[in-house]
Amino acid sequence: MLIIGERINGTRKNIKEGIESRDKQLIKKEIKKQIESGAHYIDLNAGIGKGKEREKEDIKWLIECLYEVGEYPVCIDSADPDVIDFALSFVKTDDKMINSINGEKEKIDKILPIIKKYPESKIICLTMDENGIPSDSKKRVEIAERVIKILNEAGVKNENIFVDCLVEPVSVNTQNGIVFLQALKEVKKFGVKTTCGLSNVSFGLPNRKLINKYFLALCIYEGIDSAIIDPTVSDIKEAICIAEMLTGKDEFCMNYIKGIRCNIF
Ligand code: THG
Repeated sequence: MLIIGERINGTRKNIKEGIESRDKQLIKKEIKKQIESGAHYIDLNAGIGKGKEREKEDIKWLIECLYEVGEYPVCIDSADPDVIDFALSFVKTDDKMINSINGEKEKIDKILPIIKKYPESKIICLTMDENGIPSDSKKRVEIAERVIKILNEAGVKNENIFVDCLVEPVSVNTQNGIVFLQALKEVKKFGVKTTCGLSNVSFGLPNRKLINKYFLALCIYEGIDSAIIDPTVSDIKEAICIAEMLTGKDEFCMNYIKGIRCNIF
């Protein structure tokens, strides 16, 4: 499965400070660590709550930091389509992800012209709309179906659509895990790809890594295609490898055997 490294995010205290003080060494070190840990995409989120113009400047700088490490695929993470549009103009690789679009009409209208400029880019679609995140899986699946249709009509292939059924903390509502998994199962039937922000599930609980690892195994059982995670947590790679093996995605169990032999876990 595709691993999207989550560590460059302005909501994290040290990253926010690194962005504000233009600490290239810190950001580059965080990027390097994630690449070395097997991240296929680096998520860049420059949101530090200081407005659109500041976010544009900051994400441009983050992209500069990334390219000083290497030309790795990037996942542009912003709630603002203008920021996404601006950021994409600095992305050099064909392989890129837009994070994200959702069922809101205004958002769709703004994102569609951007997608047309980069028809081969991957796009993450959140199953929420003007009314927020539906509490039941059925409504999330309906939003996904509607946005997939719009994206298909705009020429986006299913293989480039990554639906995110939105993981919410089980500490807030114990049904949040199962509602996500049910929506994931249904969305897989549309033939698109899927993803999630895994660590939301454990928010507010102790020993979060443990919870994240078991939840990812359940997501893999339902066929999740990618996840936004911290790849530097070694437990998570062990969970991916073993869950993939146990669900028929590791031919001759080679990845597992290699993982054990090479002390990867
Ligand atoms: N779906 C999509 N994109 C997303 C999310 C999602 N992008 C943002 C987020 N959710 C996923 N990324 C992160 C990045 C960092 C952290 C969590 C998710 C993180 N959190 C610590 C915490 O929650 O305790 C912050 C602690 C700190 O300040 O360092 O590190 O769902 N498509």
